Amino acid sequence: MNEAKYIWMNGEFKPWNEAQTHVLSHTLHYGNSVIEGTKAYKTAKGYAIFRLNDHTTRLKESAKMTLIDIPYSVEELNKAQVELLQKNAFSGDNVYLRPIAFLGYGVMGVYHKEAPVETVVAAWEWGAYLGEEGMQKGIRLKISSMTRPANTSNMGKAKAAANYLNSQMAKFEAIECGYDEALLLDDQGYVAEASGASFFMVYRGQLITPPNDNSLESITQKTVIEMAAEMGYEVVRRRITREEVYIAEEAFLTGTAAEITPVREVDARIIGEGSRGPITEKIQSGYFDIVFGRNAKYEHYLTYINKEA
Ligand code: PPE
Repeated sequence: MNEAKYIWMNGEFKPWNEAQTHVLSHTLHYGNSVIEGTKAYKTAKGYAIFRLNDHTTRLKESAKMTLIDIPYSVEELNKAQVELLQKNAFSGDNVYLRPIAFLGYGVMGVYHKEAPVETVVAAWEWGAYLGEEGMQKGIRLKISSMTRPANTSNMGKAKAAANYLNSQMAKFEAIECGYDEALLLDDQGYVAEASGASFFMVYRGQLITPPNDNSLESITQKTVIEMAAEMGYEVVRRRITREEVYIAEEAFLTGTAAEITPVREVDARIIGEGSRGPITEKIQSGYFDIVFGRNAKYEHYLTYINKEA
C-alpha cells in the first residue's frame, strides 16, 4: 500500500509506523469493528472531502448498532480527518480516508463491554479500486455462491468489519473464477450488493437499483440517485432478480472506492454492447464533476481542507 506520514489515533497524530495495536486486541479475535471509507479529491481549490459529515455520521451509527462506544463526536472526527489531510500533505488527485473504531487490548472472551475502544483515522493514496481499464471498459461480475447474511443474523446496514468475511469469501471466489468482482444476492434471491460496492442496472431506459433492505446504506448510491434524477433519468428502487441482471442494457457499480465502475459481463452474459454503456458514461462523468468540485449545485457536499477555499 502507499504509506503516508501520519495516522490519527485516539486524539493524537502518530507517525505511520507507530500506529500499532496489541495482538490480543479484542477485535482481532472476535471481529467487532466499524469502518468508513471516505474520499477526498484534489479540486481547483485544493483537497475537498466528499460528504464528510454523512460518512462520519454513518460511522457513529454503525458503532451504535454494534455496541462500540466511540468517545468522539461527529464534529471531532470530522476535524481529525481534515487535519490529517492537512498534515500529510498529499499530492495525488485523490486520497482515501479510513476511519475505524475497534476494541483494543485488555479483555478476552466474547463479552466486550469492558474492552477499550480505539479510534483511528488513516489516509493514503489508493488507485482505481477495480482497475483503470475497468473504469473505461467495464468489469466482469460473478454472482456469488454465497448470499449476503440474512437480516435475522447480521446487521448489513452497519459498516462492520464482520460483514466483510462474507464479502471476502465472495470476492476470492469471483477472482479465482476469472472475474473481477462478486455480486451477492440476499437470502431471498434478490440482488443485495457487490462485495464492496452497490449495484445499478439500466433496462428499457430506467435506472434500477435495489432498496437497502439487506445492504449498506450507500452514500454513493444516494448521490447517483440524486444526480441521475436531476439529469432526467427515471430512477426506480426495487428488488432485482438474477435473470433481470442478465438482460440489463447497462450495469455499473457505485461506491466511494469503486466510484462509478461499468459492468460489461455477468456470469458469461454480455451486458449491452460489452463495454461502458452511454448512460453509465454520463453518470460516471457527472460523478467526477461533482467530487472534483466542477458542479456548483453539489458544492455543499464538499469540505475543503484549506481554510481559504
Ligand atoms: N456495499 C458494500 C458492501 C461496501 O463495502 C461499500 C463501500 C458500498 C456498498 C458502497 O458504499 P458507499 O461507499 O457509501 O457508497 N465499500 C468501501 C470499502 C471498500 C474496501 O474494499 O475497503 C468503500 O468504497 O470505501
